[in-house]
Amino acid sequence: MSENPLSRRGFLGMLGVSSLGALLAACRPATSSQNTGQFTAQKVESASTTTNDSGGMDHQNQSGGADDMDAMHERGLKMFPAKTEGLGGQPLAFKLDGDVKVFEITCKEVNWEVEPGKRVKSMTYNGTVPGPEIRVTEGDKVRLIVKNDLPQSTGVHCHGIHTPNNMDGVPYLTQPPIKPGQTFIYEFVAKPSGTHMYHSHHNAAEQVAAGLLGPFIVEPKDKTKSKWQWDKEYTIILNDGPHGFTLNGKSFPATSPLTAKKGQKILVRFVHEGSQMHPMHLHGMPMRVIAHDGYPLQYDFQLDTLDISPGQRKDVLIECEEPGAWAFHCHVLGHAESPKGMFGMVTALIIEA
Ligand SMILES: [Cu+2]
Repeated sequence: MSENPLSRRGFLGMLGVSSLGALLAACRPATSSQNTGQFTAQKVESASTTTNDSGGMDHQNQSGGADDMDAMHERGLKMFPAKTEGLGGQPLAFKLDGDVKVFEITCKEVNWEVEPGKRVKSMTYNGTVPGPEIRVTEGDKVRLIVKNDLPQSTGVHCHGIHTPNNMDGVPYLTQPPIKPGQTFIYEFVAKPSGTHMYHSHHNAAEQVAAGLLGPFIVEPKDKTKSKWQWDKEYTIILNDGPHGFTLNGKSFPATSPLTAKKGQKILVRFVHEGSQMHPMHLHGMPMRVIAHDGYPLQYDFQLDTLDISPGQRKDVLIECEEPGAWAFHCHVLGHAESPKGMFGMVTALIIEA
């Protein structure tokens, strides 16, 4: 997420608790923590008669049964937000050349840590997944210098930006491929405003899935003219390649929580860089959809489960009124939970009282 990362200690300290388990217990209504053992056993027994996306494990045959399964689930939640090396989507600094904002990107291979101990050989922009965030204002002159240190050729498409045709980044259609060791310079005026992205458009099924993607945010010239205002914002990039099911290049419990104080409004910019459907579901309160593919909606609308398809961006506003730790996850359940606990496209919205 584009917010500064929270360390686990800082995150829990902010909440005034020593563990996420304590926080969750504090947020939970008293009745729900008083389930009887009998109730728990019944729930697990009924679950054991079904199979699931994650291998159809038969829980009845597991030694220890419900307690073992619960322990695995609890362990995952207590690790959240788990520390991993590397954080993608951080702001990319630019240099000014006259009135041109100059951004430099190097395509290179990195062993990216998706969750504690799980490293995946990745193709990256500047060594992170997602690549760094490019953020400019509508009308800015942009120069994007792309150096290719990968063993494959590539090309960079700024998806959603209205570039001149020869800056569109499609090898053999609008430019030669950027071969290993070569550099290509893109120049264009940033328009229109909105949530966009940049990614590979060469061998893209492999390269984008492996990490050649990043957020490209174009702010409006005059923000005060916008119908909507917010206190803070996050960008969440969905992907489903060799890293597994990820939010901003990380899998639960290594995903970053979203945080807000009661009464704040947050903007979440969803960016879909994967190949599958990921209906993102927020517990406890609605999301108001205010823009689609960067274009402001004339008629905004509310929902709690957001349809977003590959290539799309959707901006949602959340009014954070109800304190607690609210689950925020993909509702294709096989992308979010297995018999061993939650994984993949899961995070939480933490609202401080
Ligand atoms: Cu999903």
